[in-house]
Amino acid sequence: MERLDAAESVLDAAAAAAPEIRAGLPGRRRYLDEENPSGEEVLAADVFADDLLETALGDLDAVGTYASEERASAVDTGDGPLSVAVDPLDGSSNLESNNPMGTVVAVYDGTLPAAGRDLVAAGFVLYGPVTTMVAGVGAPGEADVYEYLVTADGDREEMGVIALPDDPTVYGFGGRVPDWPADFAAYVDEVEDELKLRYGGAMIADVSQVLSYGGVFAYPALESAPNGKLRLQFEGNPVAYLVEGAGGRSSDGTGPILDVTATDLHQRVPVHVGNASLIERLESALQ
Ligand code: P6P
Repeated sequence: MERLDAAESVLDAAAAAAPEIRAGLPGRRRYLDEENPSGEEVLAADVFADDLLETALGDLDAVGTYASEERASAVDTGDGPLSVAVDPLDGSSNLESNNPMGTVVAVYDGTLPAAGRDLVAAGFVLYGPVTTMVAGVGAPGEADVYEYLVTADGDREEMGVIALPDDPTVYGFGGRVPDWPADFAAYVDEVEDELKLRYGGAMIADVSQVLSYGGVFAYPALESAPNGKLRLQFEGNPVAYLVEGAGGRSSDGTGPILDVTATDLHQRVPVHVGNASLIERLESALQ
């Protein structure tokens, strides 16, 4: 039980940091002259959020390792048994256009890189019209997923359990259409006749659409990038944990994302999450 209490404290600390991260965004919309380990441009806001979260999470007794999408390697923060993998500002390119973005936190019981089955908690903060957190604590498949209001003081006020609607409504797919493999493009042709397009360039905001309205989000394998764009440790595993906890499914194209073997801290993985029926059709289309 103490592992779960410790995992809960990580989510509390992430929520507590959220108001300061949000308040720090306006003055940090400029790109720095540097790239992150994935070769992406880095915003001043990325570094600001990363530094804040390293302190907030790394100072917890239960946390022994802090890893971030913005850092080449993990940081040893003590003797705690938990490893946290953070995307400090998922979708930070939305800052310039003033669109939603968020903070993703994955809490693993073990060393990194870790498989999704080693998760003991996951959550994301969504900096939307309202600051909210979607989170779950427990082993994958055993954790209910809740939505919380994050108050100005950084407290979490539970707003209820999240359950994926049975009737899907929206879809959102990353990558350029000409870069989609033919089998994925054929799946899109089917889905776009049935659902409404919701794609905003920040994974957690697009996944939030799926959690609210039912449907499917994917950043698939591309002809130019067979493993897609999203990172397993920081993005794929936590959103798979959350969508599955809300009654949906995840897939890397062949099977659950949580079963993907972790070999590198920044390894990429094709991400598809949403209603089980839509994920099953996707896997059939990609066989
Ligand atoms: P694109 C943000 O940079 C991110 O990692 C995810 O949050 C998002 O889903 C994706 O990349 C957006 O990528 O190619 O649409 O800009």
